[in-house]
This record gives sequence, C-alpha cells and structure tokens, in this order.
Amino acid sequence: MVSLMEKRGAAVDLLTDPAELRRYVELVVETTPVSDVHTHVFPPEFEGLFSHGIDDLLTYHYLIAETLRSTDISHARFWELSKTARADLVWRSLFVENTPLSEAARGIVSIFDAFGLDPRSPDLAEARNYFKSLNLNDHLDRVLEMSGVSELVMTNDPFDEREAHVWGTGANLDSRFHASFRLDALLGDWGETVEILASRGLSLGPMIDDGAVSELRHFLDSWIARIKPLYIAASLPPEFRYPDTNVCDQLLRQVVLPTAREHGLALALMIGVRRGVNPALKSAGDGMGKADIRALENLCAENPDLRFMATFLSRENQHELCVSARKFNNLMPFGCWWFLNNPSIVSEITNERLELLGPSFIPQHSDARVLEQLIYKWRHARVQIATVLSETYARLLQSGRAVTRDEVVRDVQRMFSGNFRAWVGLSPGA
Ligand code: RAT
Ligand code: ZN
Repeated sequence: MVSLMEKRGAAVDLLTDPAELRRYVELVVETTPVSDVHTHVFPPEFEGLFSHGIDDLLTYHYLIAETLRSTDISHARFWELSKTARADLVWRSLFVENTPLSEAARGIVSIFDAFGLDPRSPDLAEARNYFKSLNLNDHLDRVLEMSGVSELVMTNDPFDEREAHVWGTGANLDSRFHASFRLDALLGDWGETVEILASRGLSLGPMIDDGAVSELRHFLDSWIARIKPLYIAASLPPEFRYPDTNVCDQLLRQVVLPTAREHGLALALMIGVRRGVNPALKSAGDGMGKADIRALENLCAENPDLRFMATFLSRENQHELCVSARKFNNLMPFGCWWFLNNPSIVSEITNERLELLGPSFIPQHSDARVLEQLIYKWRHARVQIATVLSETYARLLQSGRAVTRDEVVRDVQRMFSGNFRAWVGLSPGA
C-alpha cells in the first residue's frame, strides 16, 4: 500500500527515504560554496602575511604545542631553530614517531591526501618539492575551489605595520578576500595603542578624554574608508564585562560602538581567550576560560540598532550563546572556534544550535592561517555538519514532515553564506 506521504513525495520531490535523504544532504553540504567569515589567510599581495606551503603548515601554532608534548627539546631551543628545522621536527615527532591522531595533525594528513602526497613519508622532501613547483596564483584558485570557499574574510589589524604598508600601496586586491577591522590592540592594551599611534604621528595621552576620542574616531574612520571592512572585530578575555569601569568599556562606548553605528558595521566578538597562559610557547601559548554571557546580552540589549556576531571558546558558553540568540535577534552566533573546532564538539554545538535556533546561525568559520588549511578545515567541518543536519531532517521526517531537495539547498545556502551576507549587508548570493 502506498502511504499518503509517498504519494505526496512523488508530486513535490519529497525526501522520504532516510538513506536517500542522508546521501542528498551530504551532497549538498559537500558542494555548496561557503563564505568563510573569519580567517587569518591573506592573498599573495600581502607580503609577510601570506602563509602557504608545507613549512608554514607544519609550524602552525596548534602543532607546535603538540610537538612540545612529544619531544624532549626545550621551548627555548625550539624557538632557536629555523622554520625549516622546526617543520622537520614537527613532522618527525607527530607524523613519523607518533600517529597523527589529533585534529590538527589529521588536518595535515587530509591536505597531503588532497594533493596526492604520501602522509607516511619519512621526511618532507617530496612535499617541499611539490609546493615549490606551484604557481602561487593558480594554487590559490585551486585551494579555494578544493575547499568550496567562494569568499573569505581576512583579519586586518590597523595597528600592524605590515598591513599599513600594503594598504598604503593602493594595490587592487583579490575580490574574493574581504577585510575585517580587528581592534584587539585598541581594546586590550591602551598603553601600547598610544605608543603605536605616536609612531604614526598621533599623540594621545594616558587619559581617554574628548580629544583622544575624536583623534581615535578619525583614525578608525580613515582606516574604514581605506580597507572597507565587512565588520569590526575583537577577541576578548573571559573576564570581559559590560558594563564595566575600565578603559575597555570607555573605548567601547565612546569609540567602537559609535564607529560601528556610523558606518553601519556589524561587531564580531570572540570571547574567552586567555592570552599568553604559557609565554614560553609564544604564539602557541594562549589558553581559554569561561566568560560571563551577560556582558554580550547587555551589549545587545543596550544597542538594539547594532548587529553583533559572537563566538566563545568555552563549550558551556556556546550553549548559553544559543539561548542569548533566542532573546536577541541582533545577535548571530558563528563558528566553533579554535579549541572547539574538533569533530566531537562541532557536532555537539551544531546540534544545539539547530535545536535552539533552526537555520538562523553561521555554523562554522575556518580560522585558517595557512592557505591550504582551508582544505582540511572545511572538509572536516562539512562531514560533521552533514551528519548533524541529516539526523535533524530524519527526526523531522519521523515526526511526519519530509523535506524537499529545494528545502535542503535553501537551508544549507542560508547557513553557509546567506545569513552572513545579510548580516554584513552584502547582496544575497553574489
Ligand atoms: O584560532 C587561532 O588560530 C587563534 O590563534 C586565534 O587567531 C584566534 O582565532 C583569533 O582570531 O584570535
Ligand atoms: Zn582567528
């Protein structure tokens, strides 16, 4: 006997067979282009900031921390080594003498696989020759295609001299790369900001008075005009509170929020990082802590005309973020950040977001720093997202409502690019 649902299925292309549903969701998630909303990848024009190839991949800070757990070398000695020697050491300790079980190490294996390189090689000779032989612009196109990334957002720091130099040349930048305006230096260390700005001819005192506010606003306005960012961003420690009585609060209220408002820019907050927990590890030494979600809720409540994007480093905060986003429709949760970007946790967070928010969130950003990381970060994330999403549709089917192929495409497009593009004011699907 043909059920009512099967009859309807034939008419409107309903996915009523669980196995077919799963295959179709996997296909759509695998092939839908993504807007990568937060990366540290730069195009080749950014000299000194464009990272690519095997030595950059292996000296990624995630792998450095892991290597120093599996070798006897002292931290000080490690940092004395050249980049090539560090990469050799990482390869030997994590890929030859040990099995690459961690997520960051498996990522390298996925990249080797994508380029047909041998992940069991005893050394890096083959990989080095391969990456050396590439034409960089063709390689960039290929990596973006292999990752299914149609556009990506860089992290642009107006206080970084190298950036100031590139933007100053007026070079025509690759239109797949968007800018974001990262203000960690300003919000995190006023003393250092004053010094950097002094070297650029701006003299600010230790106090944030009207003069300083207007100088700073002018400085930010001119950078925004130059780099045309899609949003303003900052990473913040677990101790971040709003309201507060400190300099960060003053700068947020008097400089950052008014600037976002005036330029119609969203504000992306990444909360929960404890910088330099182990200074001997340098760039690999940051840790995390649980933050107070009320700071973000207060910001959203006080500024209903501003749009916030937010992610947290603590798993507990990610669940709280879903609840906050239900209360504030000017809040967009994004990504499974840094220490949360592991299959088990991506799956958990994506599930809780779907359960609490439907498709109104941005499931992942890559946070890639080295070009080829885009390949593994997106391949791995897509597997988790496809599984969670197909299980969600399967539950819906069990409850009595099947989805159509068009609905699956619509949902994935919304989560992979539509939500972000709408949030930052880009036209849909361009
Ligand atoms: O994920 C990372 O690679 C971190 O080092 C940070 O860059 C973090 O994502 C950040 O944007 O501060
Ligand atoms: Zn980042």
